[in-house]
Order: sequence, then C-alpha cells, then structure tokens
Amino acid sequence: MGDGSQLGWDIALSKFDAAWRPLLTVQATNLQSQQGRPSLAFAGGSFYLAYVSAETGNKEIFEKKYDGSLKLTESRRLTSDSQDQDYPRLTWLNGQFILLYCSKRGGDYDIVMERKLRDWKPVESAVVVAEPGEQTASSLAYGGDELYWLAYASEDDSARSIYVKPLKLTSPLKDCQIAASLSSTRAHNLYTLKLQFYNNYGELADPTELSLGWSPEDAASKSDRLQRISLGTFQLRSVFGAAGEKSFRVAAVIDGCMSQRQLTARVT
Ligand SMILES: [Ca+2]
Repeated sequence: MGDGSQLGWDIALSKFDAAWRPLLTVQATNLQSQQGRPSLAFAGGSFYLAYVSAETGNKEIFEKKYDGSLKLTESRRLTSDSQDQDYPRLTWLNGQFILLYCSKRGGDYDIVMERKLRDWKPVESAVVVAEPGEQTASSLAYGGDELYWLAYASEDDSARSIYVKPLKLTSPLKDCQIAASLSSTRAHNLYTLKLQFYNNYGELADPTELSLGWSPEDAASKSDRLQRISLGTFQLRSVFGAAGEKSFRVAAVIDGCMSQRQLTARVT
C-alpha cells in the first residue's frame, strides 16, 4: 500500500527478484476514494490481489488478477452490502480460494469466510466468528487432515486480544496426488523413478516445492537428481545397490496442496 496523497490511499504491486531487488511496480488502484489492506494470493500461475475499497460509498472487498508480468487480467467485486466490509485476507489452499473478511452486517464486526473454486464458483459462505465487540484482521493456515486454523483480533469494551480457532473444512474437490513408478527392480541395475503430480482438479502441474528421500542409502546414487521431463512429470535415473527392500519418500506442494507419497519396492 502506498501513495498517501490527499485523495486517499491507493495500492501498488511490486515484483522483486530472489535478492529482493525491485523489478517492476504497477499501480493497482488509482481512485479518489480510499483503497487499502492488500492481501495477495498466488494460484495457477497468477497473482490475486484482494483489497478494501470505499469507491461505492461504504467499504467493500474487491479483487484484481495479474499474470506473472503483473498485467491486469481480471477485476472483480467480491462483497456487496449496505454495511461495511473490511480486512480482506485471500488464501489459495487445496484448490480453493478462501476469502476472510469482517462485516458489520450483524451490527459490529464479525468474521466471514467465503470459499470459492478457481472459477470463483461459490463453495461455502459462513459467519465463522460472531462475538460481542469487533472481530477483525483474520488470517488462516492449513494444518493437514482438513483442519484449518483461523487467527483474528477481537476487541470489546475491556480488552483487545488475539484468538486462534480450528475450522474443519471438507473440500468438494479430490485431494492432489503423486503417482510414482519404477521401471526396474533389479539389483545393481539402472532404473528410472517416474513421478507425476496432479493438482486438486486432476490436472498435471509442476510442484512449487519438491523433496525426494530414500532408504537405505544404496536405493539411489547420492549425486543423482530429479529432472523435469514435462509439465508435472519428473524422473530420477539411478542405480540400485544390493538386493532388498528400497523405499522412496516424496513430498510436494502442488498448486497450493500438500501431498506425500511413499513407494516401496523389493529389489532382487
Ligand atoms: Ca462482533
């Protein structure tokens, strides 16, 4: 958020390299009314910027989508009410957008959660915290096993405190998946371990995080590395040592979805 001119706050979006040297800045909003509280999510190769804007009178939540070069490709209004909406927090997790914000619909601020698929088709809309006083500034993380953790600030006449609350959220989408196969299980022989990564929509996708481990040590040569073959497809070409049970462990984040896979083979 920047440019505090007399006309009201605006939002800028900047791109940095791995050493935090600035590469590019675009101005996301440029209106006389006030815009603020930007929240950025990355999904399917695009950036999604949620923010609060008073351009319609009261405060509402809006969203803009940018490609990797920060070119604007979509603008969307996410809330519409006669009362204020504020503190947007947009997260992309397990194939869904999870938008948190606070709303005065119930009188004072309560926390609302909306879940959407990648085409913004609604999955769920719920008031997840409605306590006396103002609840604002929420954020969310995934803890595995369909358990999400929500943090928020709550302020009443006596105090302002931070709370954390678990939310059990089931997805209408299937889990992301790792497929693994071995071309050979012969001792002292070359083999290829093929890995394929599928996102929550069942499509091949390159993982944003990827780790591979094995046991025992002679299941692969230390110097061999996973290579990308094509979209969502990687392979390890290596050599087995002695006969016996060998196992490979793969962990990956596939377009916002965490997945683990173990492959065990009897090498003879
Ligand atoms: Ca409240």
